[in-house]
Amino acid sequence: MSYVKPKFHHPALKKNKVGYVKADYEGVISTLCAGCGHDSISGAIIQACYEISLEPHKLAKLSGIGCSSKTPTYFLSNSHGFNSVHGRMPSITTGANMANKDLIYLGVSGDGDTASIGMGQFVHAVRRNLNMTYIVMNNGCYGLTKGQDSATADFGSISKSGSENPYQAIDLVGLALELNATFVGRSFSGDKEQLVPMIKAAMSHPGFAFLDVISPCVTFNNNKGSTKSYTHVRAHIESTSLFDFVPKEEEINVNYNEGTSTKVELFDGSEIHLSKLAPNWDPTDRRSAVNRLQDAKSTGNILTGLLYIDPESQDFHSKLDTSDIPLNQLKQEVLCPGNEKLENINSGFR
Ligand SMILES: Cc1ncc(C[n+]2csc(CCOP(=O)(O)OP(=O)(O)O)c2C)c(N)n1
Ligand code: SF4
Repeated sequence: MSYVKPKFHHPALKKNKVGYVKADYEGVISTLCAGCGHDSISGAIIQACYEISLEPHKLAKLSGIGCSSKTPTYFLSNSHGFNSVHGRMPSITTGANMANKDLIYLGVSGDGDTASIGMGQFVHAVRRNLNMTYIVMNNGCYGLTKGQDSATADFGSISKSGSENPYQAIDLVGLALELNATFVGRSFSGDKEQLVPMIKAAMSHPGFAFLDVISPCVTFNNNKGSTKSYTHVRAHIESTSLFDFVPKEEEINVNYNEGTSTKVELFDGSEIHLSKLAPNWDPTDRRSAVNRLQDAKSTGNILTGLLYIDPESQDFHSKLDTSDIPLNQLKQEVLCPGNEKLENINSGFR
């Protein structure tokens, strides 16, 4: 069987502003289990990139190891890509990002890849406000290695083999808020209406944009008693807002109830429009986001939607004052300051 899709497109298919049809954002045919939540997230990434008219060569997709980390093969075949080592996606992204700030960086990881082996890497990418979108495809288990509980599995959740998880879960959204992440959201692979605009907004955010996406593993963690199954998530989902991302100069198509709508302007002139469903919550106030998250938890609900955004976000590059020109394009005259300047620098150390 060939995993490569045919290149032919019907000439009447709708093209976006840069002349591509949606199929131009696809990858090869997925080898994941039929019904895996990860495939729906790949579909949402394809849709989001098509809608924002992203030029595929301007995106770099990076991942670690796991079923989730395989997904970059299934979207954006014409983008740059690096499938790294288990848990090491953040440091690879940091290196690439520091060398070239002109690309958009999309990191894909799993709850195992991020919340266990990659935890040390994850927290430092957050605190540095690395300019990237970081998606965790969160199924509460290690899908690729046959379904062991991960660190995001909820206390008391029942595994497919019938055992009860005796450990408290790590809530990656709570952790990202604690670490001062500048964009934090949670969504569900089965809610494309919410997920697509969230991905678009995350990719426009100048800094670390974290998306924890609940993504059921149909093969190892979709049983009765699992808190990451389709049935459980659908029954316990609670949303902060109706959400719409409006790129600069485009029409708004969310209906707002008066008194509940909020608008957050991003640096590039695009806007996030929110129709709040949750009282006492302000998406630009970290403390209210933390409280809102705790309120949902106390009722056993899964809070989705944009939780927090810092509209004044300053990414890692602006803190380090790095080169505007990608390192591989710097000419020798710039890279080598010349003998006289080197002499001066060296004499300062004598
Ligand atoms: C250094 C190292 N340790 C352990 C493994 C084995 N391993 C492969 S994937 C994986 C976890 C995958 O879980 P997750 O990141 O949640 O992804 P999923 O498959 O559930 O999408 C583990 C432990 C590995 N590949 N490399
Ligand atoms: S094992 Fe689970 S996570 Fe992996 S592809 Fe299958 S359903 Fe998806």
